[in-house]
Parts: sequence; structure tokens; C-alpha cells
Amino acid sequence: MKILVTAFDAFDGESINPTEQVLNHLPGRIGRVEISQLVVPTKFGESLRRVTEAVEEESADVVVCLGQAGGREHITPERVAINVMDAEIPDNAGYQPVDVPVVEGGPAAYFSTLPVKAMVKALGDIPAQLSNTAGTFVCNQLLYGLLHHFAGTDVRVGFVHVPYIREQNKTDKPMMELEEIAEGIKRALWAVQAS
Ligand code: PCA
Repeated sequence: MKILVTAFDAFDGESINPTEQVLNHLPGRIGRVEISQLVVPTKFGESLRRVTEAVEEESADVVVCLGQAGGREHITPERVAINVMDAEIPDNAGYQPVDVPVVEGGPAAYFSTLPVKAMVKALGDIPAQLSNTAGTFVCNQLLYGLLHHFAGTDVRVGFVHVPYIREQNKTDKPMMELEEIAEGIKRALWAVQAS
């Protein structure tokens, strides 16, 4: 089995995206599963194209995308993606869609094809919670677009949002230590490969 794990670059005036740093803490293998990584720009369209291409080039069986969800207190596997792009801020290309579908004529929503509840459980003592919304920004677009593209294939697709980390100095916002997030993602990947 091959799992591709993706992260986003920094956006919204930040200099850090914790997901990019999490990748540096992930091993190359988990059990018998090969783990590959990719960082994509926080841009509508390009992020989806790049991840789709990488899954196909590497013949990955599973893709787990990571994104920052500033303000959340938990590591949150996403249950669902919806067919809308409704951005409160521009993406890293300056594009700010409002009420635009990810896929014209596509279904309203797709459920993640990863075992999201097992992933939450696998985190054990690390703060984790199932999320029922991936938002309406670039992360939701990536999850929706991948689920749409790989619908009806054996490729399984999921998304995990993570909180801010200490280095981002958000004194008034919840945060987690980078190492704890990385350990949480490792545990979630174990749950994926066991499923
Ligand atoms: N989080 C954003 C996009 C990139 C990221 O890390 C989101 O939740 O849509």
C-alpha cells in the first residue's frame, strides 16, 4: 500500500503552515506502507491539479491531505466535502471565489472514503475530534475535487485539519505543539493502513 500525504504552504499573511512542518516529522514507511509527501500552494485549482497528478503518477492507494484550521483545538479528520468555493480571503493567487461550485453540476457533497472515526479513536490521548465541515476555502475544494475525481475507483481520499502551532504566536488562539500534531497524524495513518 502507498499513502500520499499532502500539506499546504502558508497563506493569509502567515509565514508558517503547520502542515508543511508536520511532513518533516513523518517517517518514509509505516509498517509495510510507503509514505510519500507533497506540499502544494494554497491556490484553488492548482492545488487540486497537483495532488491529482501526484496520486496518479505514484499510483497511490490513499491520499491524506493536511490543512491548517486556525482556531480549532483538536486534530480533526473531515467527514465531508461540499460543492462550493466561498472564500472570505483571497487564495495565494489572489483568487477569491464566492458561491462558485468546485465542479459544475457535481453532487452537493461527498463523504471521505477514509475510516474517519477509527482515525479519531487512534489518536488516543492526543486531542482529536471528527469534523463535519472542511469549510468553503481551498481545503474543502481539494477534498471535494479529489473525491469527485477518484469516485468509483479504489483510491481512497481524506483530509485532516490541524490547529495552529506555538511558533505562530497566536496568543489568543488555541494551539498544539508541532510534535504532538505529527504524532497524531502518524497514529491516524496507522489507522488508515489497518483499515
Ligand atoms: N488551510 C486552508 C487552506 C490551506 C490550509 O492549510 C483551508 O482550511 O481551507
